Amino acid sequence: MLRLYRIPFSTNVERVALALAHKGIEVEWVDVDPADRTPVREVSGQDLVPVLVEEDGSVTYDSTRILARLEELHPDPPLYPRDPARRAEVEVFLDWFNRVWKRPPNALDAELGKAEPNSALVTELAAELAASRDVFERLLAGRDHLFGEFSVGDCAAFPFLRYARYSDAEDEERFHLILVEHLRPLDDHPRLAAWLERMERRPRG
Ligand SMILES: N[C@@H](CCC(=O)N[C@@H](CS)C(=O)NCC(=O)O)C(=O)O
Repeated sequence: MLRLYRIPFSTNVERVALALAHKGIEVEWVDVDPADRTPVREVSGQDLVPVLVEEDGSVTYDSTRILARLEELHPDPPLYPRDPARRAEVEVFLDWFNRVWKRPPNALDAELGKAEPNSALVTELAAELAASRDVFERLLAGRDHLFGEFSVGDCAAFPFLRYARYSDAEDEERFHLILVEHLRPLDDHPRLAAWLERMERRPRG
């Protein structure tokens, strides 16, 4: 059986959990204490979750790489479009999401962790994060998921965008509180709100 290492409230773990449920893959979850990453470091040589360990001992870390590996191991039902051009479009989105969309909230997290945050920079990053809602609203015009059919694009984006509508009382992680503060409200983004509700109802592995 596949083994997956996780910590509570992890966005990147939820990406994989959504994909597992879609594919009907059962895994053995290994719950790690967020304050002690020793088991994660021992198995993968780095501290971050999720980490996937296969039956033969091969190890994959980084949620985007794990999603691609799950597709290789269990192609049906697909998580990536079968058409190569449409698959490339979704892969461009994954790269944009990971490297462009995530930058403002990560930079805000770093700035707000400083003793004296630069307030002009905070305002600029917050505005960029809030404006990103418009992209998703347009991606959802006339369709139920970001690229038409449910795909890896939805798995990758939802765990972050969900804070526009959902949050957990015990989750005090600053990164998540930043998303709550700057992605709400959704009054002007009804398609994004409906997609979040649709995605929240999906099962997790
Ligand atoms: N690029 C990695 C990032 C993984 C990552 O940042 N994981 C977070 C949980 S969502 C983590 O382990 N953070 C360390 C911590 O919270 O101490 C991925 O996509 O999996």
